[in-house]
Amino acid sequence: MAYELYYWDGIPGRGEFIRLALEEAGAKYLDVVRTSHGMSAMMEYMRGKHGYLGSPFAPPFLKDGEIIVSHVANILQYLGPKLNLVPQDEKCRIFAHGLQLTIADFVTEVHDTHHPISTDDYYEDQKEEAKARSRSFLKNRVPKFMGYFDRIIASNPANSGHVMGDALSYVDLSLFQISEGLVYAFPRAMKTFDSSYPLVARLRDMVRDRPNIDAYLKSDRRLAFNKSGIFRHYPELDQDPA
Ligand SMILES: N[C@@H](CCC(=O)N[C@@H](CS)C(=O)NCC(=O)O)C(=O)O
Repeated sequence: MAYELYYWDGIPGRGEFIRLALEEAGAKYLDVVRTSHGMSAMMEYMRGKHGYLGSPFAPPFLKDGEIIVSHVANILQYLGPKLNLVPQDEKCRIFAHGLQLTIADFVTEVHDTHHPISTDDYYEDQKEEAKARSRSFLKNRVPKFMGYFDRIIASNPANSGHVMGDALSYVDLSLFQISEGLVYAFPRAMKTFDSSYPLVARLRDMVRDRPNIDAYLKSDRRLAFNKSGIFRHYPELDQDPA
């Protein structure tokens, strides 16, 4: 049976971390909201029409038969072993989950660069705060998170260029997505991305060249970054590298 992915249409957003895993593995899935009546089907879950265990707070969520899984990191932890995108070893799986939760924290900080005060208000109504938040994000938070992931890749005992062991994992796929998103949102500041975080950059290129990912990126299933997503390009929030 095909997996069902539920996520807002029109933006890559957090749904993209799940799509990349499903696409890399060649798994059968339905991007439900991109089908007719998909939006109302998703809202039914969020309004609790499918019972206690079928009531996620927010998308993305995944349906696998009777099981509903919400939150990106939780979904990837669930899919990882099934799609062969995480090592079998328990210690490694727990570590991968921790890395993915770190990525979730980072994604929230990316979102807060353009919505630092309130998710419910327009960007234009929090523009000055967004500028201050972005300055600090680019100066302090990107180096802290990306430097961390560069060190993790460097310290992988398998010395494979991957985050875990000698094979691709779902964490690698998510690092690809945030690397691409940062360059889209902050092209000026990220001019030095490859020299500052060479191992993350090399991993990004390795992921981009994988046959299933390459085919996916060229397909109409891949949604472009845009001004409604998590990674948004507002020139006034960008700056030259420190
Ligand atoms: N921690 C969740 C965050 C989910 C989330 O914030 N989803 C957004 C879309 S990307 C949403 O629709 N949020 C609704 C809300 O916060 O009211 C995850 O990692 O999946």
